[in-house]
Amino acid sequence: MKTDMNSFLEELKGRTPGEKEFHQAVEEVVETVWDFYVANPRYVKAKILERMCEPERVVMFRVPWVNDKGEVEMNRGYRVEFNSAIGPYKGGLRFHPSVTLSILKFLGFEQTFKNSLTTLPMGGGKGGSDFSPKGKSDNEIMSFCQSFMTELYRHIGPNTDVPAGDIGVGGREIGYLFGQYKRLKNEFTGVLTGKGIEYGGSLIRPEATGYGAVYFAQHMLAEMGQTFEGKTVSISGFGNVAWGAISKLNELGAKVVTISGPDGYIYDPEGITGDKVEYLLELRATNNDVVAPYAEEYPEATFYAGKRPWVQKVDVAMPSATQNELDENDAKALIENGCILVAEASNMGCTAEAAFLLTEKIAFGPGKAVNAGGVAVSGLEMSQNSMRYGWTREEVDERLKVIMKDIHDACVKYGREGDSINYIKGANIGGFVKVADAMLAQGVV
Ligand code: 2IT
Repeated sequence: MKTDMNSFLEELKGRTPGEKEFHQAVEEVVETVWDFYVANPRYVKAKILERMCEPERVVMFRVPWVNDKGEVEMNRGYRVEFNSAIGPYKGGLRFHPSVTLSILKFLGFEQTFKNSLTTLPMGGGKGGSDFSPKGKSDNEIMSFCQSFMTELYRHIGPNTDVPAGDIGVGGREIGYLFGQYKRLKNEFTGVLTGKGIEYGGSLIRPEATGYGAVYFAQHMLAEMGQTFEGKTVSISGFGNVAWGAISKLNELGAKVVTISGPDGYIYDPEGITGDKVEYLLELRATNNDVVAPYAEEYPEATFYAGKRPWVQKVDVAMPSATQNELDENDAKALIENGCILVAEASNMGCTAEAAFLLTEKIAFGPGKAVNAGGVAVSGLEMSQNSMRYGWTREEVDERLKVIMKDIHDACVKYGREGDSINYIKGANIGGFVKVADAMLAQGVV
């Protein structure tokens, strides 16, 4: 059987040369789902896994725009519409110079499983551009967003494909994208999520990924008879996800001692609390993508240039920046320092080797389960838009808590191995089943 799995993966790699992030994401799923897959011949006969690994559609397009100096600039736009078996394509847009087709295929593939885990009716998709928002003026961001949407609008819609934010795409960008869509279509619909509260956004959406990740980690800790009270936590990144997670961790009595950016990391032994949490939003709003100024603002903190935070001694680590930001050596350092839990708030935050080692030695929660709270509240935003009604903070937060518990239950159901829980396996099989059964029901499409 293992030979079959290897030839499956070899064939896939041959068909998608050079797409290394996509291969990594597929490999992690196939390796944990394979035994379950072959034990259900109806899936194999219908080539469900082969079909799941091929996006239903990929759109790539030119995005020309004019900068503040009057020069013409050119970027590439993408939308990977991966799987619509259980609902409209749903997933974020990433604006970052590292964006390639491989990155967006890995994210769209993961999104399909993640969205299935949320229990809400959302298919999987992802999009974005190699555009770098760093150092750009507000006017340049708007010009770019308008040009991007001028092509994208014909491929999306509230019942077809509903994008949202990701790295480099926050409330401001969603606003410009929504404005251009509305103008082109002459329609006010819930075509994007992460919208401002004044024009159809949901309360808690900005906090949702971070809050959800902490709720999920709370369930993981509870399995070990532990809570966040008194725990020390290291976090990477300093964007929306890190901000949401830090706010919730402070509420639960944990102490967050690190954040990071492309320039290095901050260690704050006194904890990132009070106005320091809101300072993260100010740092982000400068559009410079650096964390070093934190140590000037708060002298008790130290800035380590060009380094990652995983060398610091903590009880829990939550990567919250980008893919492959925690490798095998980082994992070893965390384990040696007594860390008991790593929960990925970023997508594929750990390398395959790190994820494997952490699962074996301590508790490891993969991104597609841990960070699903963001897209879950996007799903709740879609529901509210359909009803033309908005829920209170408490109502949304309550639903988010229930969803994160349901995801944890699914991981336990499919991932229990003796005394421990293999959350990678649990999340992958848990996400797979609903999509696979929907695909079977819908025939060869
Ligand atoms: O990775 C993710 O789940 C997101 N960037 C959020 C996607 C969404 O549609 O809210």
